[in-house]
Amino acid sequence: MKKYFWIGLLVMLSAVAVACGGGPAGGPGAAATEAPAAESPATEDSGEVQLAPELSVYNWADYIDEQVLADYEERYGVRIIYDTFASNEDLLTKLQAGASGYDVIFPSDYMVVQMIELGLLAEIDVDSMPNFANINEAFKNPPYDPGNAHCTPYQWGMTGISYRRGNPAFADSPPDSWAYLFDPAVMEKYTAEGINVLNDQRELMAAALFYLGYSPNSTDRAELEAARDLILQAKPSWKTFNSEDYYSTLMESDEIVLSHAWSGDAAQAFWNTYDEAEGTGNWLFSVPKEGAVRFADNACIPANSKRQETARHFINYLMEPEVAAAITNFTFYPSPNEAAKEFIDPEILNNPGIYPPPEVAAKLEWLVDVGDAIFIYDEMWTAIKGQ
Ligand code: SPD
Repeated sequence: MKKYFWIGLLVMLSAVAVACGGGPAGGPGAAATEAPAAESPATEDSGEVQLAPELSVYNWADYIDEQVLADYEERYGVRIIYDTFASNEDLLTKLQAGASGYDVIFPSDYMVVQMIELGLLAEIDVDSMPNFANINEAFKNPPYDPGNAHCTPYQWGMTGISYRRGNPAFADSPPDSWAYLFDPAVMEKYTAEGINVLNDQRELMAAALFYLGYSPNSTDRAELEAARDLILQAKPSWKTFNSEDYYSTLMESDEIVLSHAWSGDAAQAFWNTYDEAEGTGNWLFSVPKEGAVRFADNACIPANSKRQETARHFINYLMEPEVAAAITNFTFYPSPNEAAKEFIDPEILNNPGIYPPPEVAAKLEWLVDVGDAIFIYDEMWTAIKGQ
């Protein structure tokens, strides 16, 4: 049945293309010295590492197969305490507020830079992580974390627009432009049926900046104010700001008909509404012709983690081929793990809404750290959320 999703997305994407014209050294193989009184004995699989009895993992919502966590717990006798966050900024705020207790976190590319500069991340020593060899070379040594000194790549994806199949407003063509989020004349056809935007300041500002023809990483105050004003004039047409569970609570339940969306979340909504008789799901995904964000989320260890050896051991586990594949087969986000490919559902690997073809990838841009201009972004975001 999945081939129909593939074909649907291929047709849709073709239409878009036409329209577009220092923690301690050591790792999983090293002898650990942390929390000796509370550690479990070393096992064959864990090598010389003595693992802590618990590990606190803080991730994006619906971003791991729970069986992956259960398998780790069973194999190594480590209880995982799992919690989720909604945005990079929420994660940063939590860490800056002095949250202690998290051992593994998953910030995106540009946020890794901010966290390194703030001294919030431990070093991880990928040379001591055997499974780092499974990572595709294209994802190693990224500009946001030279030498992978602090993080390993976890999953990646793109940001676009997800829309309700069958809605008359999208019958003639898929939403192929950010105008579907920002132009009141375009939105009036479906505003009453509900529009959601990601509750994420860099992502929403990037969408507005793309639409205005500016860089999604602009540091120019005038351009950022124009993006803020565009967002403020569109805001009355939006029903919700939600980046945490919009696909399950808003899309799948038909509370809305269009959403600013991350690619894997849209694919989850597609499959969770899949109708065998119709041979399709209710939610499709489009990459706007003006350009869109490409992101990579990363497994990192907070500098104040008290269980850094166990955290490294867990991150190494996440890079096992079968484990990385299980995660992608659950989340529908692409994996940076080359060795995982043979275990990933071929229909996911060949799905252009998940692994973008070159003509779509060419439209994607990374968000980067904007330095002190982040204070202008914060100011714009306060105005956006406050009015
Ligand atoms: N439901 C999981 C969503 C993960 C998305 N991470 C995106 C970060 C983009 N800056």
